[in-house]
Amino acid sequence: MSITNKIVLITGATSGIGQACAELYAAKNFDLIITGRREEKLANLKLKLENDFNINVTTLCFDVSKKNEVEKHLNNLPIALKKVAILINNAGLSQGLDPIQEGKISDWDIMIDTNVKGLLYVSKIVSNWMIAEESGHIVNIGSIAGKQVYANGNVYCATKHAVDALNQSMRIDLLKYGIKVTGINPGAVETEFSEVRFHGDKEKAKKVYDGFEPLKALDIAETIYFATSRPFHVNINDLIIMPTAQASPYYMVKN
Ligand code: NDP
Ligand code: 8X3
Repeated sequence: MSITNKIVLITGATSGIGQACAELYAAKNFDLIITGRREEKLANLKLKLENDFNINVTTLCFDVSKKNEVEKHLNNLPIALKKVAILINNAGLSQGLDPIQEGKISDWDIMIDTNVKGLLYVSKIVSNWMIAEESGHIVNIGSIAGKQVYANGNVYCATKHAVDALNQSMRIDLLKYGIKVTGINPGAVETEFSEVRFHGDKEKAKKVYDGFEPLKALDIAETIYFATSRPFHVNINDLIIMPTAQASPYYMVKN
């Protein structure tokens, strides 16, 4: 495999925002490293994108919340693939929507381990690759839940507030190496997010998006592409993007 294009590493590319990013950056002629836990989805996406575009796609099947898996898969990449221009820290999820006193500790552990610790495990390794190159751009997918909290959002909101804090601190720590850091904070985007939040209850998930036009994953991918295609002297620090029908996590006008 010859690496001819700039490389984008996208965590959680098997659906939703991550998949839309993979499709968009492939169309823009970037080589890709795509990750997720669902191997077949990764393989199908690789096949499609390599067929449709003149690019190389590397798939890495691992759970971001498992430190040893993250280290094994990333450290074992050939040196040429470690020249990552853009890291999109997208893998994440919500589990449950319960008041704090009824929350399931297993749900809390999964959200904290994935959204916070997983993002950290990946960022530690990839930021060192970028430091070696003295260039790079890290995009952290936060949420409006990282800017405001809402009823029953407790632990998910806390993890996204942590992403917001890490986004700010990473920007400070990595500035002297010429590495840009951007936070992208979406409101309601129709993906597998709500199905995962409600533990596979498709009916309940669908109702979240009834009566208004939610964002599409492509809307977020296009925004990320915009942020990462500015000239070197311009950095988009932080963006909040909502559907027009949504003014805050808890104020939405529905039909
Ligand atoms: P999806 O459920 O459609 O996609 C989530 C992606 O993350 C999947 O590719 C999934 O892959 C991956 N993922 C989840 N857990 C892990 C894990 N432990 N290890 C590796 N990969 C994992 O949801 P979205 O596209 O909506 O979510 C993407 C990001 O956007 C998340 O961080 C989410 O919090 C954030 N977000 C979403 C919003 C929305 O309304 N949809 C709004 C604001 C932020 P796999 O299952 O194959 O492992
Ligand atoms: C996902 C959007 O409003 O459900 O982060 O928290 S929300």
